[in-house]
Amino acid sequence: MPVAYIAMGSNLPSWAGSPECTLAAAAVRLDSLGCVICRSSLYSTEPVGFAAQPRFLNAVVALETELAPSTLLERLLGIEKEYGRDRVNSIPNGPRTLDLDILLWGNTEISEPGLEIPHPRLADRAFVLIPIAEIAPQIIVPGHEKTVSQLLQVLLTNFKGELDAVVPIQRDIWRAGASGSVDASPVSPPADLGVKHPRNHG
Ligand code: PH2
Ligand code: MG
Ligand code: MG
Repeated sequence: MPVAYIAMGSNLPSWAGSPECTLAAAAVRLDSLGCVICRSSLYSTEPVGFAAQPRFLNAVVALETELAPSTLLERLLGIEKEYGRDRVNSIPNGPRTLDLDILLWGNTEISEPGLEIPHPRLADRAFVLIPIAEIAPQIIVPGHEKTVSQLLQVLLTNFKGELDAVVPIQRDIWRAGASGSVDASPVSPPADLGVKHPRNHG
């Protein structure tokens, strides 16, 4: 079955709680699109592209899926919306409750309006390359003809970032889902998205 690599990001709370609660819940939700076979650590990252916003939490998951890339994209946009993503009143590169980007879909290359795979900025973003290199260093990135690990080496050679630009962090709620050792049953959005979810908020 094809494997897609999905970048996850959040720097605003959602009905599921803090960014780490949102990412943990959304990773479980992604299982409904196939099977999440691997997830990176969670990283605290400096905002790129628009500085005046909170730090992001970022991660990458590997999703085994039968969904075609365009269908997968549609479903990811739907999940972003479930977690309160507002694309109408938002600043480009600005704060968001949940961002789900397709980085890779097997070794397929696609360039269509609204859907570019590999992700066009994959090679420039440490907050994406560091987590994907953690789980899939040897994958060849179509179009670049380099492995993820080689792309990361190139980026780090030129990277002028601060030392704390991309920092792995430990969060039980994220690791619990990865090991399956704690109940990670899917969380559903409350009917009223304006109400904070009592069980998960905080
Ligand atoms: N996403 C962006 C813009 N800037 N910066 C960080 N650190 N993490 C992100 O996920 C991110 C960003 C647009 O998608
Ligand atoms: Mg996106
Ligand atoms: Mg993005």
